[in-house]
Amino acid sequence: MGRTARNADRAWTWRKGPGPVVVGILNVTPDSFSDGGDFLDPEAAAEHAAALLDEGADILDVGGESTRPGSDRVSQEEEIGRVVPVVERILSDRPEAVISVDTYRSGTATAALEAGAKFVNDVTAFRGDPSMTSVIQEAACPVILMHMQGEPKTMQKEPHYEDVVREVRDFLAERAEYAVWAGVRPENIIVDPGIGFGKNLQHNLALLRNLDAIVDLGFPVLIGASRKSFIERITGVQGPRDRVSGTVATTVLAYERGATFFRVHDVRANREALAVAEAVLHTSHR
Ligand code: HH2
Repeated sequence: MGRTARNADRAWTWRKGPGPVVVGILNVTPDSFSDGGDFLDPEAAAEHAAALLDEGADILDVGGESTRPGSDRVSQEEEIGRVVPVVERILSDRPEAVISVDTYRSGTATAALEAGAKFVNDVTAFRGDPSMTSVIQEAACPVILMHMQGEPKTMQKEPHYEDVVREVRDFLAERAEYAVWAGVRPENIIVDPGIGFGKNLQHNLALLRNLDAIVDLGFPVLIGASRKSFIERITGVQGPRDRVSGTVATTVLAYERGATFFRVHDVRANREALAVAEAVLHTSHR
């Protein structure tokens, strides 16, 4: 069995069937880089959530703080106040929805899990809040551990690596080992090279090109390249909402290299591209 198929099978526990997992992005923030302010109101957020689910999202990733380069932190209280009403509202409309909370704060993760979220997406990979491991361990829920060099406020100033692929792989291996040591179940770990988080264009491309080095760690791999500015550097497309084609290229290439989770704004386009990629790569397609 190929690498992609093996990891796709592992993803089975969180969704209806094997195959790539599409994570729809729902930013409940005033300042996210591509959709800031669009879904601050729970009503508008719930409507967008329903649209993402109808387009084929397997999971909705709800975030209450932007991590775009240069962004400012918000308080945990503010973050909870943004995220929890939206999680509750989505689940009252669509009880079957699988929700992930994009936070590095244990208090926000706890509140979102209590409200019915099923995943935690921690962009600090347990470095942001020492209590996060016990929250994940107690909830026995899946967690996404992402690589980031520096912190959002300054991470794009001068990212530097000797060997970006080796350093990101070693970081994720160490974080996963720490997580297991702290009581997180290995089968609940998903790793993410953190496209655009303390990386220049060449770093992002090297990671996408050599994704097999990350896949070889043995955990499902998530890619979050959606609408990011490195796509503009290549294509010249300035408006984030217009970077769908560039995003789809990253999705298909990363899927072929063994990634199985795709965190995207444009669910329909990525879902369709993945269906075609899947049909080409796996003969099981009918
Ligand atoms: N990217 C963003 C936010 N969270 N989480 C993971 N695991 N991987 C990513 O690549 C990732 C992430 C940034 O994108 P977005 O949420 O659209 O923007 P903002 O941080 O401005 O809200």
